[in-house]
Amino acid sequence: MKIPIGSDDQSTVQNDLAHEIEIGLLAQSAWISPKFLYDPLGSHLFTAITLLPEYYPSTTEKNIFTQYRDQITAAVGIGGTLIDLGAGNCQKAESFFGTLKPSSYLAIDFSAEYLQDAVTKLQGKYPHIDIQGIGMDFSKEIIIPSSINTAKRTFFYPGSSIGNFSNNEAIKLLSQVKSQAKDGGLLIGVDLMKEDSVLMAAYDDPLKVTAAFNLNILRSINSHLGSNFRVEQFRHIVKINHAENMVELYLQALEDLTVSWPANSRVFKRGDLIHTENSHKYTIESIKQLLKNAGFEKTQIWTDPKNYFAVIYAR
Ligand code: AVJ
Repeated sequence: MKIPIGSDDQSTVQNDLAHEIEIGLLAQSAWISPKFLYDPLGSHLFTAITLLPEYYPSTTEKNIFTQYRDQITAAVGIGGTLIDLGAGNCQKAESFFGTLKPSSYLAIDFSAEYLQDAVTKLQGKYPHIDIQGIGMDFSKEIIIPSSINTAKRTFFYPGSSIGNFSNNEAIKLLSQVKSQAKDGGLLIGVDLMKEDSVLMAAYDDPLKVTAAFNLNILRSINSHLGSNFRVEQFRHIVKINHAENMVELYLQALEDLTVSWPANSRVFKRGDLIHTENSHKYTIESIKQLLKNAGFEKTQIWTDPKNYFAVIYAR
């Protein structure tokens, strides 16, 4: 089974993406959307990040899932459809198949190619669950295929991926989730505020896996846009923005250079930055407020002993 990519035809999707990339590259302060981090190699590099001892979000979230699996299952309830936003290798959702017993599982990811393998393997392992994968940029609009007709829809959004969005964007996205969830709800993982040293180690790890992940966005852009970025001409930069409570990732030009693509070009001076990612950190109060603004009135919350991370079931 080949997984479908969005609802438009492939060339329209590619044109829209190229246009979006150009807007960012031509802006006075250049930026690239973090979704472009997840080309096939980038998705693998992200999986490697989740295995780093310094990258506490993955291990902490996993520990919360393991410790509170029964309570989380009781809150969410059994059966229905599990809808995974940014499913990647689908491992986190799979860890809930045994207890949540979904009748169907819909895996959505920006990277259709990476998702394909995971979904094919999963269907072989769980023949009794109706498993579908779909390549979609859900940051624009969440489109649930009409074949999903269960009233109980549990949206699964782990890993603090919501942190890539500004609060306004996050409210827009989560409002869509709220209206699409019907009788179900949202199981979300969010990263909490903590000391700088822990954040710096997690986003600038000594093995330089995060640096490789960030730099690889330039190759991903080259393949989408036909541009000629050279990875060697940039370095990985991490900043902590205390006013906005977020970690910011940038690529900094190591020399004066010009990047060209069929429609245009952009000059970068040595030291110039390209903004590639924001990773918002929350407090229990700020995430509750954000969820409330998106229409989620009720929350049940599980955290770890250090309060590094929170798992929330919202309805
Ligand atoms: C997948 C967006 C949650 O912000 O921690 C990891 C991505 N970037 N290391 C995060 C990421 C650098 C990650 N999210």
